[in-house]
Amino acid sequence: MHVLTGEEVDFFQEHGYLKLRAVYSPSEVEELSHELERLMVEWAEETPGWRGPWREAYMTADESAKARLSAMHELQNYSSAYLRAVVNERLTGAIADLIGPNVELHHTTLHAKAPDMGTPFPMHQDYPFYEHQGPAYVDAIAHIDAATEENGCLKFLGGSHRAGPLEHIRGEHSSPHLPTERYRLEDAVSVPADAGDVVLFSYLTVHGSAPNRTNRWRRLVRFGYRDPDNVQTTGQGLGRDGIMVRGQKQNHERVVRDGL
Ligand SMILES: O=C(O)CCC(=O)C(=O)O
Repeated sequence: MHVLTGEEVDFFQEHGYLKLRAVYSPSEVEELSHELERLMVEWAEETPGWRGPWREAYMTADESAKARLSAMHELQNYSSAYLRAVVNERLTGAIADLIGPNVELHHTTLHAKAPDMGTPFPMHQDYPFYEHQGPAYVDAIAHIDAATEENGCLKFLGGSHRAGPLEHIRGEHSSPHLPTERYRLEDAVSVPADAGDVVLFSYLTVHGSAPNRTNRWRRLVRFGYRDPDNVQTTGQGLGRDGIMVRGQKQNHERVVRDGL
């Protein structure tokens, strides 16, 4: 049973991203939103956001000094509403249509851009943050608030995933990002979304987002899903088992050794 149409799968394969509308009902969004208010007070960290010279290309010095991001990981460990969100049948079915029948949750991460200057994100792939051996990795961004041009919606360079992993600027004082003059936010396709929508993208698709210049929070939660046979080599969550949200994770070594 497929969740995505053939056209949706083709769109994802060509462009590297896909929006799923109304994955969560209004009452589910209300619960997720309410829970997030609690998680942000009790568990999240407020920081200036990602570091690096790219900030000068995206913000004035005053804006950069003011910009704030509230973030935390593994929300499903702190709230059963988020545990239910990551196992949502339509969402995990869509992921299975893109990477195969076996789907493992790798991580979840909150990005809440603060009102009156919420930190932007430079153009980047998610790959350098959690490198794996193959392409079978999809990030799903659950929109807890509507995301617009004004509050910093996601923006993608369509088709960029097909180039494979790219060399990122990294350093002690710099989060991995792509050169700002070559990878421009202005050249990317905006994908505004309503609360309850989920935007899927390959961890190889180049993306970023502008500052939140409104007077309200812009809250998104990223769920990272992989084929359990896609072995991680470095980065966030390395060596940690995730819950299987579809299908099975096999112990190939033992299957071969014991002829199972
Ligand atoms: O929250 C955003 O605006 C950007 C999100 C992003 O770049 C990511 O999740 O990799």
